[in-house]
Amino acid sequence: MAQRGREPERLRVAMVGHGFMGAAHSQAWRTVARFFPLGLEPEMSVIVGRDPDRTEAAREHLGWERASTDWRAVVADPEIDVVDVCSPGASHVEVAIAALRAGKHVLCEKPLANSVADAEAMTAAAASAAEHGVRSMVGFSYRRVPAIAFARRLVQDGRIGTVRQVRALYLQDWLADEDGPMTWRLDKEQAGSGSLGDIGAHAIDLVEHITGATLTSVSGTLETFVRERPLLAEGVGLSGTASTERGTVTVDDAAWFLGRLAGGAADGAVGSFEATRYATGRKNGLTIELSGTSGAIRFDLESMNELQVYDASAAAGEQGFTRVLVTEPEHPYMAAWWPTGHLIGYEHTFTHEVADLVTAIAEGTEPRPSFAEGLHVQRVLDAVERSAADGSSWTAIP
Ligand code: SOE
Repeated sequence: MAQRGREPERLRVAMVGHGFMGAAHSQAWRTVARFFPLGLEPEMSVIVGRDPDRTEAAREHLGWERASTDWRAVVADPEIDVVDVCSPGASHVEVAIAALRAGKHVLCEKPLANSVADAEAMTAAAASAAEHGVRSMVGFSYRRVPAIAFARRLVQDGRIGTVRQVRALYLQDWLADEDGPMTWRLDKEQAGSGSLGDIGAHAIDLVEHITGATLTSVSGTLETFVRERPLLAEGVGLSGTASTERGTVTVDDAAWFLGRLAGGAADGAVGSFEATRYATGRKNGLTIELSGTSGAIRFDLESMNELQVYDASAAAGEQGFTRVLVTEPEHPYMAAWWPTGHLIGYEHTFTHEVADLVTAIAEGTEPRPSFAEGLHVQRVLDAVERSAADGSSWTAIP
């Protein structure tokens, strides 16, 4: 638990959006200062949404001080220090840039934007704001899974040698029911892309983060299996009432691509990536396997407190993947939580994310992933889309 001495200065947070991600971020803001020693004390000042009744209900439920339907007024409010953007992708560019220009630190959900052009504008705004000490960060929360942070440490320390092959799968099945309703996530205007950007972006970011390598070219295929789905009579998301009208799905249901990597611990490696919402029986299965010249690691989000580690230098008769339970105080983030062997879960990744952001703000350092890193992921997504449109030719990432 955080050691508490003199009362730290307040850091007043405004959060835009109150869906699934808004709830996850609220939980993080609520708990972070109770477990992590921070130089600043976050305050859950304002929650922002479009509908006044729903926003007020979210305020009460999630524990924010006040509710607003006017994001422009909130980001201009001198009482606000941080803007946390949890709304659908289409809104990221306008809200984040306005907030940065108003001198607010920004945490923006992934993927950074719906297009490369928007991500470039956001990255330029973040760079200008950084000159005045304003911090910005993209919400690739899985970087903060302790087993992932530990995997990065092992790989960067050369423990598995040079990575030759990467296998990254992000498998969900919430579209496997072909009568499941439309949501904003299936609308290109709002979400930018489908499985590719929503969950494939995590796989891209994690592979690059763990290995320190960069994807330089990709060859991909996208598929939309079901092109029309029932509209919800009211509301968005999966909780409204179904209507008989149908809406058009304008994003990919599933994405596959091969990628070439350069630099870091995976120089010259080739990776295969798959992101789908049609993997029947897979609820939130993110697996990453790295095969190196002297070992291998395997991570599975459905067993997120574990890392499988293979040491090829072990005696022939003793070789095999070792299951490391990543709950020791020596492991990243774990000293803040429970005694050895007591597990943590999905929500903790968001707590770690805001802990790292608040620490960077307090210490005047640049938090990561930066908007520039978010822009790079956006360029990979765009290259996969262009490659798929061209019939899977290899496409360079600018
Ligand atoms: C979508 O299904 C989703 O909620 C992503 O948007 C999140 O980033 C991921 O954590 C879980 O899946």
